[in-house]
Amino acid sequence: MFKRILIANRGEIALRIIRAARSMGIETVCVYSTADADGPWLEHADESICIGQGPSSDSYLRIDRIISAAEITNAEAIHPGYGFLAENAHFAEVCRDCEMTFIGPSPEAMGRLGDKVSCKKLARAAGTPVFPGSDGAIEEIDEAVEVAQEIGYPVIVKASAGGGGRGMRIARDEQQLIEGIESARQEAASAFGDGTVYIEKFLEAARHFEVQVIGDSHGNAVHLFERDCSSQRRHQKLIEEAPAPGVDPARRDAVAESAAELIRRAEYCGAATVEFLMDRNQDFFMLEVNTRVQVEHPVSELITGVDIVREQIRVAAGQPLSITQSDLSVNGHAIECRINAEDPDRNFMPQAGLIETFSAPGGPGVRLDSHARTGYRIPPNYDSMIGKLIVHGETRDDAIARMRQALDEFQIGPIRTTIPLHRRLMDQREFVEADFDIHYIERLLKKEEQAATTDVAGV
Ligand code: MV4
Repeated sequence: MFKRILIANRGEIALRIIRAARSMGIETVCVYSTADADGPWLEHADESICIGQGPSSDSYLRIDRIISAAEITNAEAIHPGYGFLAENAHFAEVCRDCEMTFIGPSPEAMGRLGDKVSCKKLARAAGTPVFPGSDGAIEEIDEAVEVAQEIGYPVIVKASAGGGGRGMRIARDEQQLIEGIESARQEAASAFGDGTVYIEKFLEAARHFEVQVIGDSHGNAVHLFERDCSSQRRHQKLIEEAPAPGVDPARRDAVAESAAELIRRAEYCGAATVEFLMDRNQDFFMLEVNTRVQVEHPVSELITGVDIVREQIRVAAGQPLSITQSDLSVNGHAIECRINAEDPDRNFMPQAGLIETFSAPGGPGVRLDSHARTGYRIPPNYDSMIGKLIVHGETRDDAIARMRQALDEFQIGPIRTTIPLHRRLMDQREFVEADFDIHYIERLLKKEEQAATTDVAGV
C-alpha cells in the first residue's frame, strides 16, 4: 500500500480523501492555491504545498506544478477528487510517464468510456440499455436524416466528447436536425477540439438514475446499486438519494449488473458512475459514464457500508476489491442535500465572504461532509458548494424526517445558502411522494417565483 498520497483538489473532497487515507494509515499531501491558504482541510494533511494563484488555471489545473509537488514531497500516488483534472486522460498519462500512480482509471479506459460514441458501442456489447439512434458518429447529414426518420422525432444531437449537457441540440423536425448537427459540430470542435456528434431518440420527461460501480485491476467489478439524481437545476444537482424510490428491484438489479459488466469489459480500474434516464415504464437508457468519484458518492456509502474512496485507493495500489457482489445489499435509504453558498432568492448568485455563524446538525443517521466552519472565508474563485448534508434512515420517509430536522438545526450566516430551499423541498408533496422528473425543481422554482411576484403586486 502507498505510504503517502497527494491530493490534487480542495474543499470537502480534499477532506474526504484525507479521512479515507488516514483510516488506512496513509499520509497525505495537499496542494493549494493562494486563495485557499487558510483552507481548514489543510490542517488535517501531513503536508501542504502552494502551487499558484487563485484562478484554477494557475493552480489546480497546472499538471506540471502538481507533479513537481508530488515528486518534492515523495508522494507515490495522486488522487484527483472530482472536477479539475479528475477526467483528464492527458493528466493520467503524464502521471504514468512520471511513475506516479493516478488514483483512477488508466488513460485508455478513461478514453474508452469518456468518449460517448465509443462508450455507447461498448455498452451495446455489454448489454447495457442505450437509446435507439445512430450506430456511431454521424459522418453525412443524410445518414442522420435517415436514422431520425427510423426512430422518429424528437431526436437529440450530442457531442461525443461532451458531457453534463454541453454540446446538445434537440431537433423536432428535419430542418432543426440539419441545423442542430451543424451547430453542435462547431460548438464541440471549438469547446472540446473534437467535432464528432451522434444522434439518438430524445426523451422529454424522465428520471435521472445512476449506478455506482467500482472495478479493480484483477478483472473484478461490482455495483453499489443506484442513486436518483433527478432534483437538479441547470445540470447542477441539488439533492441525490439512494436507492431510487419506487423502482422494481429486479429491473434495478439487471441494469446495475449491466453497468458492472460495462466497466468489466472496459478493463476499468477505479470508481465510476454509469448514468441513465428512466422513463415512466421503468425502461432505462444509458446517457454517459463518469470516470471519477462523484459528489454524491456518500449516499451509496450509507446504504451499502462501503467506503468508496478507500476502495479507490486500494484498487489503484493493485489490491483486489475488498467486497464481492454477493456481500452487497441495500440497507435503508439515504438522501444528500448539497449546501451551496448561493442565494436561491437572487438567481442562485454565488456568495463569497466570511462565515460568521456555522452551527452543524448532528444526531443518529446524520453525516456532514464539509470543509467550512465559523471564521472560514469562502473564496470567490471556485465552486460554491461548501458542504453536503447526508442522512440515513430505515425508510425513505425516515430519511426525509431526519433531513428536515437536520436542516432545521443547520445554521450558516450571514452568507446565503441553499439550506432554506432544501427545507421547503422536504415538504413538497412531489418530493415526498417521489413524483418528480429532471425538470421538477425548475418547475417548482418558477411556481414559487410567480407566487412571490403576485404577493408583491397584492393580487
Ligand atoms: C438526454 C435527454 C433526453 N433524451 N438524452 C443532459 C446531460 C447529459 N448527461 C445528457 N442529458 C440529457 N440527455 C436523450 N436521448 C435529456 C437530457 C437532460 C438531462 C439529463 C439528466 C439530468 C438532467 C437533464 C436535464 C436536461 C436534459
